[in-house]
Amino acid sequence: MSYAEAKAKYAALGIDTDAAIEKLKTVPVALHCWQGDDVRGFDTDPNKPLTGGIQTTGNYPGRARTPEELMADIDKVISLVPGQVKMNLHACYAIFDEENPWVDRDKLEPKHFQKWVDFCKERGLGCDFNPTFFSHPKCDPLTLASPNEDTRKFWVEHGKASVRISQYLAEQLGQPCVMNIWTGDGFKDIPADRIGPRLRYKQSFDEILSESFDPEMVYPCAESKVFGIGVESYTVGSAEWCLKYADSRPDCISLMDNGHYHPTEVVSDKISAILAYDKKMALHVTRGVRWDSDHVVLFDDETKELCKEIVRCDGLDRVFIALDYFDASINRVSAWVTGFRNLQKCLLFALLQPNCELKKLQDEGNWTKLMVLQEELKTMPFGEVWDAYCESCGKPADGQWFQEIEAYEADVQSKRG
Ligand code: RNT
Ligand code: ZN
Repeated sequence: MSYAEAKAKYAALGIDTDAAIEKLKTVPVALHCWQGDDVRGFDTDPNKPLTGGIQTTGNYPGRARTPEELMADIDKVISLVPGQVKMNLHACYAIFDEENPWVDRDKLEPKHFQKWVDFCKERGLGCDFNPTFFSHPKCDPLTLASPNEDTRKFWVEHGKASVRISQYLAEQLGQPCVMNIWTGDGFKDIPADRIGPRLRYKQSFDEILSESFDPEMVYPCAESKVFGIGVESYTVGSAEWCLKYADSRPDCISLMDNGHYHPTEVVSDKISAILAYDKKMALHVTRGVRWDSDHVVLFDDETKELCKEIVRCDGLDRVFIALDYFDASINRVSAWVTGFRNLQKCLLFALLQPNCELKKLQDEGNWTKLMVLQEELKTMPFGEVWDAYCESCGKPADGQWFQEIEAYEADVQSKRG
């Protein structure tokens, strides 16, 4: 089937495929720098364990070991994905050199991210930011919730430094910076004091956000979690804590990571609940397999449903979408590309739904026809529209990019020690 034929089939349902393609090109999706090196970063010993209850598994060869290698890998990713990429950095990816030697996380400055700013500017990208509250000797193991005032202060200073860096990124790149606060603070076993850590957490967030920033340009978020590995019994920044915190201030938004809920809960159902109250929200899109395993994002039912909800809630410009997965068991660049392309596919699929018609059927109580139509939509000639989208972005269609990964692996990644 040709694109013209597919377009006509969609048009018969009242869907304009060209308009969907053009719309999708305007939606930024944040590309997480941490897929390239298994969340190690450059500011501490790269062989230290990953802490905070998150884990990467696998030891596929070719991990990026330096800023140059990571940037080269990101360039490869960008060359193979359609759509509007936004960078997403973690503070531990600060770049130190002779001119700007290593400083600890409480002393980070915008200049430690200048090379990233230049990287983004050269490519016309915006950039989101994340303070890094894990994999560091000052995690005791708590950070912002620590009862040790020196520890807590250190991490508050890191948070404030991150606000300043986020403001700089937004100013330099002319796009808002979503600054996400997530910590692994919690306990392996049953605590005796649940409220103490949560009150300290609140105080720490307030202290961090007392740093001045332009709320039109920097969007601080609170990301919740249900549990982590080694942190099974209690999480300080639980779903309720984060929702209430974001609600407590106009300048803080909720971030939902779809790996951070009980296994039968779905974030696709939570988006409309948040947007019934809030103008903005943020997402980390991942794939949890039995736990928050952070597998590569697929073109699967829940990711499609998530994207449909963003579209149906008219949220494409106020639900900030970021990827958050890390697979070290397969080619990391391929993992990056696969997940990014799949998210784009899900967004395009969502933009090709006859949402008004479906809503009307629901409101009329015609659940019979609603089911039939929703099922038939699954076998529409979506692949042709997807190929046309890739082409119109100047990026390879399916079947035309993996050989580039194989060549990159042979020429570049396999030569890394
Ligand atoms: C961990 C959270 C968090 C991290 C990144 C690296 O469970 O999802 O967002 O994955 O900050
Ligand atoms: Zn996350």
